[in-house]
Amino acid sequence: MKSARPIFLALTLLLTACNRRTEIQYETLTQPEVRASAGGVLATTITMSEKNHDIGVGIALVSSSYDGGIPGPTLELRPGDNLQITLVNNIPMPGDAMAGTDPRVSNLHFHGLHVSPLGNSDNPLVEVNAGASFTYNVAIPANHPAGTFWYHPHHHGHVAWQVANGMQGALIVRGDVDALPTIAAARERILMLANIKLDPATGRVPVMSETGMDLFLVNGKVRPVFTMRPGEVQRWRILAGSGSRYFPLQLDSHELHQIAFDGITLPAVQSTTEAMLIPGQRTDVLVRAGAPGRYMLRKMAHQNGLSPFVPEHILAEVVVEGAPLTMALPTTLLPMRPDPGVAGVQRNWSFDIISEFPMVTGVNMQPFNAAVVSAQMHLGSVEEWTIVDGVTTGHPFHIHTNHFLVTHVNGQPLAQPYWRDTVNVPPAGQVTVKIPFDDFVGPNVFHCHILEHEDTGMMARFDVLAQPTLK
Ligand SMILES: [Cu+2]
Repeated sequence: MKSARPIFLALTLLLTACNRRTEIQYETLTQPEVRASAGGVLATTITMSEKNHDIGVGIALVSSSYDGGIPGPTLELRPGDNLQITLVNNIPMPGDAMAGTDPRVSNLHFHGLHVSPLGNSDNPLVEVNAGASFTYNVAIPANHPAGTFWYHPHHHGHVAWQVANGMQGALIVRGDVDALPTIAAARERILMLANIKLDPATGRVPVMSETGMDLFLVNGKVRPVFTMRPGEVQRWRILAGSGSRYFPLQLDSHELHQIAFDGITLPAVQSTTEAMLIPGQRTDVLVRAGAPGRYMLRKMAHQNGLSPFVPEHILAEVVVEGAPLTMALPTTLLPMRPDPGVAGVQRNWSFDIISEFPMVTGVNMQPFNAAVVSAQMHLGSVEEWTIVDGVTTGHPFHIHTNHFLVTHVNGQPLAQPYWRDTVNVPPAGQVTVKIPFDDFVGPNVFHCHILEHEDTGMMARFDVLAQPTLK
């Protein structure tokens, strides 16, 4: 009996040590580096290159990203600013690139910004080859809405692989809504949601991204942890920076008070227990912390039509602790952006899978061809488009440069139409939107924001022409 106690103690210590070793340590949420404009200009260089990333829970990821960050730096601008970015392409050739293809060719898209698509502005047809660089100069209009936008690669063919490497960054326009007292008082956090397919054998993202470990990251980490004080209101700018994942978001025991969608401030706070974000979308939410405790931010289980079922994932953990605060939520926000008026032209588009093996997709059964102009319209015109899912998996419809008013879903008029730059086309269904083609002429594109679909052809070109001169 005399010797049993030390043995028992040693066993207890050993078991405790083992438990400690197996207890997963999640990292603290960090914010991406902020680069803000000064004196009306934000001039910066962003280099795409490969790095070893520690994404938490002992997992290393070798991937190419923007200045070594997942996500890249947050770019902060004001209406009227000039954004000057020199993009340097140092992406190394991936070992699994298919013969005859170059997945390194890239460019930048400023998703949601109402800016010119021409020249060295938000031009989706720019090509920045490996070893080359390109300088963008994007003029933000003086009346640009304040909100949450993002930047990511947009060179047709390998966007999905580049974004799955971690090439995405937040782009914030500051202005009117930020000055509302209840919003100005709230601490801000960027939550960039990403989805990575990691090949455990190589630690890299396969070029054909259907394979690999399915990892969800928030600001580049698996399930990061952050804190709030009881009663504190925080503003989360949530961005769905994934290539194909839908995010039905819930925070345990908390409501999400939505104040903006796709960079457009809502007229009034919309409180919900579940906020759906589809690839490319953003929402700004206010969260008021409840009682002390640990609460999970979850991506709920989801299935989109005939797409594979995606189980629930915990994205992040919120620890509510410390001295309580008393903070208010706003009720009204900014006036609703007006209806663009009567549409002069009606068009129908279908998003189609033309072939599964090899994957070929298209719009109205035509794969993307930059030389083919699918529609022409005059500057200042308004059109009504109905986009149909031809394959029963659903698709996020995104158009560059101009936001649109969503008016009908599956043919049913909405009681309250809403503004978006990306909207879901429901599986086996359709969505109708009204688009004002304001302020900017030029060739431009719309596409499915499931990036594998965009890469394989589900994109089309339209040209906005200058108004004819009166004679
Ligand atoms: Cu699609």
